[in-house]
This record gives sequence, C-alpha cells and structure tokens, in this order.
Amino acid sequence: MPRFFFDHALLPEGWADNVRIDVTDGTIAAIACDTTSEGAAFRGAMALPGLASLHSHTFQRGMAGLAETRGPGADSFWSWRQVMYRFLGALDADDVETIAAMAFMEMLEGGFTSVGEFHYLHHAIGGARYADIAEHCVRVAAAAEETGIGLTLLPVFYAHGGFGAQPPVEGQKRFLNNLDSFARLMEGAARAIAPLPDAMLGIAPHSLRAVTPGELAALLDTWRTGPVHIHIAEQVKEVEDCLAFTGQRPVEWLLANAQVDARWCLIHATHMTDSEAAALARSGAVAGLCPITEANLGDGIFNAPAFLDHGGAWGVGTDSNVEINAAGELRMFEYSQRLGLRARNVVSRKEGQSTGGALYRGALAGGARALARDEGRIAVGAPADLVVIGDEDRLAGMKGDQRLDAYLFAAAARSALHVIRRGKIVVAEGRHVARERITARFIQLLGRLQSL
Ligand code: NGQ
Ligand code: ZN
Repeated sequence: MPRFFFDHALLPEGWADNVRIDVTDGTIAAIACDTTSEGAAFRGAMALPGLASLHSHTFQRGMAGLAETRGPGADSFWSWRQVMYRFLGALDADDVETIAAMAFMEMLEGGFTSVGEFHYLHHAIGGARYADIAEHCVRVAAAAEETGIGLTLLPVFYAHGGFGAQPPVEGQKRFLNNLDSFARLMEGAARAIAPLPDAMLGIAPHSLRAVTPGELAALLDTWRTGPVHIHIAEQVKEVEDCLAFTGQRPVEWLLANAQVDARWCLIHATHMTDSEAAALARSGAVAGLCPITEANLGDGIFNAPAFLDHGGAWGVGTDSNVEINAAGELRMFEYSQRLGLRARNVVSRKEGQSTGGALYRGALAGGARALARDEGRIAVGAPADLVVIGDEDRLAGMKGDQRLDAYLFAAAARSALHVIRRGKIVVAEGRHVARERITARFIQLLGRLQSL
C-alpha cells in the first residue's frame, strides 16, 4: 500500500501539518495528521488536490507557437481559426494520438490531474469516415492511458458553419455528424473509455453556431445525464450574430431555451451583461474559463465580479494548449481582471481572503463538477490525485493560503512539482515518467508536418 508524507496538505477542512496518506487501489484509504513519516516512500513539502483542465482540444497542441506571425490583414480569432483548420487538415489518427499524449503529459507536468477533452476532430483527412466512427476517441483514450491522466471525454456534436444552419466550410468537414451518426459515435466513445479506471463521458454541442435549436433539444432529450459542455459568447461577432438571428445574446438565449443546471459547463462565457452573469451563476452551471487561450486569441475579459458575487461556479481549461500550466491559467484569470478593472485581488471577494486560496479552491470545485469527477479533495475515499511542491525552502515562512499565493504568483514556488495520480508518481521533479518516449514521437511528427 503506497504511503506518502507531506509537511503541509490542503484538506477540505483546511491546512494540516505532518500529514501521512495511505492509498489503496488508487484511492485515499487513510489520512493521519500531526504524525511522523514512518513507512512513507515519498515525502514532499506541500500537497494539493490536482486540478482539472476542464476544456481541451489536444490536437491544437501540435500548432502551439505556429500562429503567432502577422497575416495579410488584421489578425483575429477568425484568422487564427483559418490557420487551425489548415493545420488539422494534415493530421491522421496516429498523429492525433501522438499529440494527445504530448498534451496530456504536459498537463500532468503542469499541475493538472484530469482533463475534459472537448473532442471534435472525428473523421479522416478530407472528411471520410473511419471504419470505426469513434477511431479518434480510441486514440484519445489510449493517450490518457499512456500518460495516466483522468479523462472526461466530451464528444462534440458539430453540424453547421454558422447561425441559421449555414453550410459548413471545407475546413469543418472532419467535425460533422448528424444526430444518427453522433449516436453511433457516442456508443464508440463509451467503448473507447471503458478500459480506463475512472473515465467519464459527456456530450458537447459545439456552439450555438454549429448546432440548431432543434438539434440541441434532441441531444438533451437523448443524453439526460452526464456533463454538457458548450462554447458560448467567446467573441463579440458571435454575440452580434446571435442577436441578429435570435434577438437574444448567447447566454441569455441558452438560459431561456435549455434547462441549464449543474450538469452544464459554459465554455468561455466571456461576453455577459451583469444580469446574464447573475442568472448563469444562479443556474449552478460552471463557467469554463480558459484564460491563457482567451488572451492568446483576443477574446475579451470575463465578467468575474458579477458572476462571483452571485456565487457562480467556475473552473479552468487549457483549451488550445498553447501553454499548459495550471498555476498559469489561474494567474492569468486574476491578472486579466486586474488589467481590465485597474484593481487588485479581484477573484477573492472577501476581506482577508487570499487570492491564491480563492483561485485554487474555486477551480477545484468547478473542475470536479464540470467533469462529473469525484475528485478535487484530499479525503478518504477520493482518488489519490495530488500535486506536490517538493522543497520546503520554496515555501519558507508561509502560513496557510499564503502557500497558494506563492504557488500561483511567485515563480520559485512552482519549480519542483511532483504529481501523483491514483497513488502513482507520474511526474517527478517536473518530468513525466514517460517523457522521453512521448516527446520523441512528438518531435518526429513535428518534423514531418514542417516538411509538408
Ligand atoms: C475550437 N476554439 O472549437 O477549437 C474553437 C475555435 C470555433 C476556441 N473557441 C473554433 N477557443 O469556435 O469555431
Ligand atoms: Zn474550445
């Protein structure tokens, strides 16, 4: 039975010192505080529950850094999307698995122990169907197995090119299904994740652009349990198009036309009025923020004050995977608020509350809810999914949540991460145990793509 010992650990009831954790079958079997390290095979300064990256498109990791050169016109989200469509046009099933393994490995190295893979690259090059319609789901599941990350697979329903069932463009052909083929895809996805120890399955209508109101209703009628994720209100043009087409803003329309509750995760939800933010918060749905990608794509700034003041649940995702780092996502969330509002300590809403504490606890709770995963707490019965800061000197003199402030805002405190997933050390001193093999495959792939 693996045994771990930590000088400090963040438990649901607060900070504990000299904590011994015993693990059986990947699950925390016993926790003892104010005790000794006797029998522990591993010792670290601080243990946190691992975070969820609740929104990822793994394949986009393959183009990280390749869309940062100015194009002929004014660059935007929409010109980036053209570059992204060109990139994915050359990927085969092996590539999808290679890139997914790289991204999942880096998520673990970056302090995430689970991922919501919002998976929409379904079909072969040119849009042809694979013999198994869920071929890429099988590949994503294989990458999760190889790296050890906890997977909530979210197969995406994508049918149209824009509001009003506009025809899809060439670059979208590999995403498309109708309701019948999507049902087969979901069956295949369930088979694909079955061998994993704790994988979950949800559905993801891509966006109000790619799904009609009738299709959305049919999806919700068919899949009545499990997570529902949707991209929403990310770009101003999307808000304008939605207003023109429905007379309502995207979040306003969704809240009025679907039973949005704690099953739901609204990805981005960037452009919300105060009343939309309050209503979304009250619904129990999670706002799926992707702060680094939203900054990279020039989306805008989330309406955090209105959403948080109404008790809104939120979590973070690495989305385009241009940079994969849990502390970085949380830091960017807070810093974008500071820049937009010209204020400090925004995500923390109460006097005396640490910003690091508000960020980390918020993302833990929202991530677990959005991915329907029983995780996000160091407690008996929970999975032994831990992020560990190795050295005490990184945290010297810190008390309580100051340790989270240091982890998120002070670079030195992040430099020696270990990650434990289901009781196994998968990242030691910042390096995944399979890093060499996974990276070698990835480098070979990048070489091939560059020569195309
Ligand atoms: C996606 N990504 O599905 O990968 C989207 C871009 C779209 C982000 N929104 C494509 N960050 O929304 O049409
Ligand atoms: Zn996305």
